[in-house]
Formats: sequence, C-alpha cells, structure tokens
Amino acid sequence: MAQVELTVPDLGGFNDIPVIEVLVAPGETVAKDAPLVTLESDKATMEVPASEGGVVKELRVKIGDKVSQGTVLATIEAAAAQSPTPPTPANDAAGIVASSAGASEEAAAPRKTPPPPATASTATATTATTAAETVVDLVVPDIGDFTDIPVIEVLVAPGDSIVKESALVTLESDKATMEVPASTGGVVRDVRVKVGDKVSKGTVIATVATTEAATAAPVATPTAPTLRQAQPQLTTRQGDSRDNGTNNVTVSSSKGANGTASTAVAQSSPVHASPAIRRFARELGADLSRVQGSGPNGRITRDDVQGFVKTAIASPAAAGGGVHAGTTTGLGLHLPPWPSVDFAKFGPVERVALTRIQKISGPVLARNWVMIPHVTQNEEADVTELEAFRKQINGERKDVKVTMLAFLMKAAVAALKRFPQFNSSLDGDELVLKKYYHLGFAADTPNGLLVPVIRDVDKKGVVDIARETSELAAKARDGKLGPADMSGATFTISSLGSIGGTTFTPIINAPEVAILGACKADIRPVWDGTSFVPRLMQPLSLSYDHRVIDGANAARFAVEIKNALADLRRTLL
Ligand code: CAO
Repeated sequence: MAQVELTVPDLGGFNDIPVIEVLVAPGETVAKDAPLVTLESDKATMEVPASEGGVVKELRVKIGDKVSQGTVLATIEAAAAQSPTPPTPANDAAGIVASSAGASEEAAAPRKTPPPPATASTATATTATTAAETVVDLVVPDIGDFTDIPVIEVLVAPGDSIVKESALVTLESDKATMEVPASTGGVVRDVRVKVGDKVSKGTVIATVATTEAATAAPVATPTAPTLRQAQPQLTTRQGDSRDNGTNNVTVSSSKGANGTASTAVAQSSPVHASPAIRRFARELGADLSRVQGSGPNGRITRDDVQGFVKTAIASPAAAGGGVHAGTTTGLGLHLPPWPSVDFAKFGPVERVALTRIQKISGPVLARNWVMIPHVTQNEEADVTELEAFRKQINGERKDVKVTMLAFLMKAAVAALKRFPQFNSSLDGDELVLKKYYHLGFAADTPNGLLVPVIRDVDKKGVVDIARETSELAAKARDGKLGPADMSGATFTISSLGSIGGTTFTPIINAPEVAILGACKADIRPVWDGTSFVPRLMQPLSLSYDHRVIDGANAARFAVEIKNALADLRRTLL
C-alpha cells in the first residue's frame, strides 16, 4: 500500500489560510473527495477534500495552522496501489469546496464545486416606475456548473431597504454554501423565492425599486457575477433589526467568552458555519440559526453544535425547539403571537408598571414553567398533634413564633435525605446530588415574590429555623435581602398556609428539581376505622421535575413528609 501525502491544492492566489476545522483523525478511513480540513480566509470558507482514499496515518495540521498550496495536511495509506497523480493547479483548484466564493479573488477556475468568481446578483431592469425609480430583477448570477441549488435562507423581505451587496439569500449545495448579494440597492418590492426552492443561474430572487444610476438602465449589463460568502456578512449585520412583514427579525450581538462578538440570531439571519458544520448540524437535527457561534466573528464550531444539542436534550425548551427528530419540529414552541387588545375599548383601565422584582422573576418563572416538565403530587398530612406541640412551644417561648413552615422544613429535610434525587440538579446527562440541605422559602413582599434561603436546615432546630425564616421574611419585605441571602437553595417550600387554599401547583425554582407547596391546614372529618374524627389536615402540593423524578418516587417522597409531619420523631431517624 502506498503512503500518500495529501496536500493543499492551488488556492487561486490565497496563501496562509487558517485551518478552522480538522475533519479527519489518524486511523480513520477516508474516501476520495472526503473533506479533510476546512480553511477560512476573510473572504471564503472552503473544504479541502482528499485527492485519494485510504487510512489516515498522520495528521500534519491542527486548528489555527496556516496553510498554502502544497502544505501537507495528512498522510494516508492509499486504498489504491497506484501512487497519486501529482496535483495540478487545475484539478487542485477544482478540488476545493468553497463554502462561498470570495469576491473577485475567487480560487482559480473551479471544476464543478465552488461557484466561480462573481460579483453580485445580476440585475435586470424591468419596469421603469418613475423617471427616477426603476424596478430591477435581482437574479442568481453565473454559479458555474451548479444548478438547482436549494435556498436555505431568505434574508430579505418586501419593504426592506437594501444596499448594493446586501445578502439576499443563502444557497447551499452539498458542496458549498454561498450568499447571493444584491447587485443594486433599493427597496425590496417582491421576494420570488422561499426556503427550499431550487435556483440556478438567472432565477429571479427578488425585485427592488431603485434609483441607483448603475442599475436604472433599462437593461442592466450582467457583469461578471459573483457570489459572496456568508460569513463576513454576519458581523456587519450585528445589531440589525428588520421587519419582514410578519415577524421582527432581530440580530443581536453579544460578547463571547473569547471577547469576540458572537451573534445570537433570532430568525432568518445568515448562519456563519462551514459546510461540514452545516452537514453535522443537519445530521443531528440542530437548527443552526439558534446556535450561538463561539468562533471568530461568531462562527459556529463543532463544539457549539454539540453543546447546543446537549443542552437541548437536557432541557428541550432551552433550544427553543432547535433540535428536532427527523423532519418534525415537535419540540418547537410555535406559539401564536401574544394577543394585542385595546382594553380601553371595553371599559376604563389603569396602567401600572411592573416592579423590578416582577420584571426579573417573571421571565425566570416562565422559563422554569416552560422548560421543566412539572407534575404536582398532592398529599394531606395529619398535623393535629404537631399543631398542639407548636402551640405549646409558642406558649413557652416569647422570643420567637414557630409556624408550620419550620416543621415543613424539618420534615422536608428528612425526606430529602431518604430521596437524594430531590436534592439535586440536572446538569446535562448527569445529576448533581447535593450533600447539603439549604432550603429556600417563597416570601410574598409588596414588590413581588422573593426566595430567601435557610442554610444547613438539617443542622438546625425548629426554633432556630423559625427565627431565621421570620428574620429573612422581614428582610425580604423591607427590600434588604442580598444575593447571598437568596442563593444556594437545594429545595424550596412555598407556604400559603397563612392565607388559605387547598392545593396549587408551585413552580420549581430551577435548577432545583422539586418544590413543596403548603396550603392552610384545616380541620377535616377523618375516618379512623370506626367513626369520623376531627383532625387538622395540612394540604401539601409537591411539584417535581419529571425528567429527574418519577411519579412513584414523588408519591413516596410526599408520603415521607406526611409521615414526618404526623410524627416528628421520624425526623430523628
Ligand atoms: N396552616 C394554617 N395556618 C398557618 C399555616 C398553615 N400551613 N402556616 C402558617 N399559618 C398561620 C400561622 O400559624 C400564623 O398564624 P397566627 O397569626 O395565628 O400565629 C399565620 O398563618 C401567619 O403566618 P406567617 O405568615 O407569619 O408565617 P409563615 O411562617 O407561615 O409564613 C412566609 C412566612 C414568609 C412564608 C409568608 O409570610 C409568606 O410570604 N407566604 C407567601 C408565600 C407565597 O407567596 N407563596 C406563593 C409563591 S408562588 O409559588
């Protein structure tokens, strides 16, 4: 078997192009034409395919290396016995699979993969609307031998003001991803293609009303058309906000960990990813428009896709339905828009601003509700004896008022110790089981809901817990809680016992996995086997994350609490 060096072919004048992805590893068998690495200049992203198939023996480049024509990428033991044909500039250039062709500095005459050098979409003036304004067809320019290339993104909408070179659509073949920029600026009148349409040279993508002299001529001269890569566009779009007529399309930017701007794309925005990553995302069913790129200029890396998929699997709603099985998008929250109602039409109204706490807690509650599959297990505990004991303590101690909450905390800790998964957090495909018992409790304040935390409840007595809850509740009402007072909880109790109710569904305080709700204890007739007797019954509502806890364990956990409340000696066990 021949040992063959796989080298970078003629890149059409490009030199020192960084390797952004290495797509093979030693020991792997690669087929002829399988991509070896992805290169990315500031003008184009391109894959270099193997000129020979075989088993990879050695990799000679790594991410970040800069390569030029002739750089050895890898050695392989060639499957075929014959030695490789020395690359010629012509067939080498043809072997490059450009993600998008650079402008006029495009690689030399591609064989059949990358689009040839091109300028913007060909403009053809069709209708003169006024002396100064002309409606121009923006068409797909010459894209080499490519025909019937699917549109994967439509980047403009009727009414958009675009400038010359604005990206109109992204096309993606199995070999290349490319944006078609506008050959002329103006106001988009009509978009003639949609995602999934297949286009070829000459297909009209959109029409624009333009006053630009260059394109106002009755028939625009098709200049050497070019396609432009998608990637550099992304950075120039950051902060853009466009209205596509139905949805606001917003591209926002944020700083990634590496300090470079990364892009969070709401909808229909160009995705900065190489063909290999696009393929990879497709294989995994990941919607790249929802993946945040951590690479330079927000480029999406393999790790980004993997991280996105991991998160989506752990918490489907985190990905906003961005990962789907097969062709369905079952996890997508394709919700109708929020109703917009002119309430004043129906009667007098008053508008009151949400408090700061409401503004913060609202989205958090909504996230938790949407992302966590909640189930609520209801139970009733006989607290007749406990209530007598509570009254006795309160009669003895004047320094503190012991309420049911402190007992609920002790009972909860006893159950948490027996069922450790209730004292955990979900982290990807692992559960983090906490060996400490810090319990949060919901506190109703004039400005909204807060959740102070009592630390090490397992190590504290009921009186100390009661003292601390009342101190923290007072601090909460006075707006004096600091972040330290509200962090580190492993489980939360929401007590509405002072108010009323029978059952409710408390919302889990993520990243916790369960929350215990308590309504008002009330005297109920309870059958003791021979007769109904009046007993003080404490309603309990346990919401749990069904990804972590199954129903049987939830029922056991609730029964454990009920038993502990019925006989607090159990908490000593
Ligand atoms: N059954 C019957 N009575 C109860 C009770 C229960 N489960 N829990 C408390 N009570 C009684 C107390 O014994 C007390 O009675 P007295 O005034 O006769 O002594 C009265 O209700 C008031 O109690 P409290 O409110 O002073 O004390 P607490 O420890 O029960 O509650 C706190 C403290 C901070 C939890 C509470 O004030 C609060 O804010 N609750 C609302 C929590 C909330 O909003 N939850 C919903 C969040 S959304 O999930």
